[in-house]
Amino acid sequence: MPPRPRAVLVGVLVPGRDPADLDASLDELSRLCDTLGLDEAGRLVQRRGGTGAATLLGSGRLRLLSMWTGGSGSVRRGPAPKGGESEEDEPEELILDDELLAELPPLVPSDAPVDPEDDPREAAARRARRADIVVVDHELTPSQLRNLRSACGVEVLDRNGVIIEIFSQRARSREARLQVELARLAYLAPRLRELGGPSERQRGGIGGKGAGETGHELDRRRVRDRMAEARKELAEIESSRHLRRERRHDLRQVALVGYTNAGKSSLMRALTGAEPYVADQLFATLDTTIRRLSPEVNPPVLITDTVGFIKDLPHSLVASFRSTLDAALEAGLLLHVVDASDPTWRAQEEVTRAVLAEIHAQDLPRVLVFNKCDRLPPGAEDALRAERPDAWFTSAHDLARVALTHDAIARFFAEKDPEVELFVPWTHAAAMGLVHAQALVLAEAFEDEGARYRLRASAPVLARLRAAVGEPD
Ligand SMILES: Nc1nc2c(ncn2[C@@H]2O[C@H](COP(=O)(O)OP(=O)(O)OP(=O)(O)O)[C@@H](O)[C@H]2O)c(=O)[nH]1
Ligand SMILES: [Mg+2]
Repeated sequence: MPPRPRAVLVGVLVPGRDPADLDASLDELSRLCDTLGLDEAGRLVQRRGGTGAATLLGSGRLRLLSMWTGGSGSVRRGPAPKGGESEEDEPEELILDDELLAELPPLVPSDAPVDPEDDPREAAARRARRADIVVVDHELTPSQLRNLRSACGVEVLDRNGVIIEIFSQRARSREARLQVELARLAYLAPRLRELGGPSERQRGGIGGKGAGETGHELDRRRVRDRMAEARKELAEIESSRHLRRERRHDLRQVALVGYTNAGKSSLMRALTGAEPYVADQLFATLDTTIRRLSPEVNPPVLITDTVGFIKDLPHSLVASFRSTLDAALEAGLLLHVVDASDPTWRAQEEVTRAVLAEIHAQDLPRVLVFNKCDRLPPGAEDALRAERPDAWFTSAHDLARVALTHDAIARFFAEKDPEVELFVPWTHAAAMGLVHAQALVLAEAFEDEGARYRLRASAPVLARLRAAVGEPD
């Protein structure tokens, strides 16, 4: 296997932001890079007044960055940029990366490159450290993107770009691919002009598996046309899906939603016996799968696995994934899965909540499900239970807990059924098994002639039970 490209991660600490928060964000970006097939070469963090400067970073930091990538360190001036941004308007201060500084070659002016022959060992070390790509943990404007590329001499991706690349590499179904293509075109359209020039390696995406043509060969009109075409195709797929759904109308549906890597697919597998793709990777799942809850209950309950959410999910992706998430909108119950063992679960819960609001799913019945409880240190689960008394606690890796979750789901739907009384004569004792298997038994009393039940059951189940005890409908 060829070595994986190496990425240097760049973050800016703006006033009021907690350094630990930026750190966590860069950790997540590093995992996103890993999903995309990039290794982290190092991080560069700078404290700045904002993220609006023409090159994002100050000139000194930019030169430092370009040493990692072999670029010139300065922006090649093309046509004068509009808006007259100044690169030097922020005092700069380097933080958090002392280690990086210690590792880097001495800072030299970009017009006086270090002669690698000076010290072969250092030159070799420097080559080993070189980064092939710059990944920025912020949304870059098209001109910032161009300026950074010009200074670094390598491809530059921002957070949204990384996420969209992952989606376009991994989406499998026709529908998901179309949705990703739409998001990708929406992302690229304003950047087409800026992406021209010598550094054309991004075309087709890293690994060359992009979901569509990109780059300067596509003019705006063709992009627009292609987007219209993709939207039309999607609308067709959606309408055929609606037809299929009509038939499913009376089925009970549960959607597993939540932050990426929370364990949704693992729970899906445990609850249904299906084999969805599970991986310790961000965005392992990009397509929706639907399976029956197993062991089966009556009427059957369907479980839907969905794409995970992430903070700062690009807007175009939220929009284009709305139809994938439609499944969630139709569910009678949303199980909001969080990774109980992740210290940042509260922030992740909030992100999921916000995305659900954005797709207008905030009013659906929802239960918070703490997954991965097997990984909690002693006492932590009790603390969580005290904090969130309404939540469910489970572990996809623990059969007994999965069984409890299965029963809780069945009970959730059964509790919506009407409460009725049913008398089962001893002459029809076989129906008792059916009662317990298919209805929610609230009370059971044995009398001389038979057993009297108070139970909840859906209309079709009740009809079957009445037939089994010889009652007329
Ligand atoms: N210890 C433990 N690990 C779990 C549990 N559930 C899931 N995992 C692991 O967590 C990782 C992510 O699991 P997935 O089921 O792929 O997570 P997901 O929510 O579907 O993730 P995306 O598809 O990326 O949104 C995998 O390595 C799982 O093996 C659990 O209950 N306990
Ligand atoms: Mg998944």
